[in-house]
Amino acid sequence: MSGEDCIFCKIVSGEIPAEIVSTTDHTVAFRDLDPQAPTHVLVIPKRHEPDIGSLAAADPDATIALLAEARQIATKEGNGSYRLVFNTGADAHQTVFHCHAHVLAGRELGWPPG
Ligand code: DGP
Repeated sequence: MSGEDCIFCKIVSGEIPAEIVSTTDHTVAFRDLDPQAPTHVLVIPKRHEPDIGSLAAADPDATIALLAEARQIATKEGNGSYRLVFNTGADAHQTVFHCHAHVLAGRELGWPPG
């Protein structure tokens, strides 16, 4: 899927509304439509890349910015414990093929994941 058809690119451009938590030079963070924890924020790069591995290969600065912003949000909203999830590939339940980190916090999180 190219940037043109991508729902998260449309959130970056403002074409589709979202509850924005933060924006930086490289990232946008917004609340997940279907929250799985009291804090469930998606942090995405503004640049369209399908997954975290592709982003890391193409743009290390944006990758570091994404991780740093995830930590900022988790620190601000959580109690120090949080989970960062990058579902990667259809079998891992990736449904939107624009790189995104799920920041989950605010409740005890079970392990192993399903
Ligand atoms: P994943 O399964 O890892 O690809 O997660 C995609 C997440 O994106 C899923 O938890 C729901 C969320 N999502 C999908 N479409 C939208 C949208 O239009 N707005 C918001 N805020 N979240 C969305």
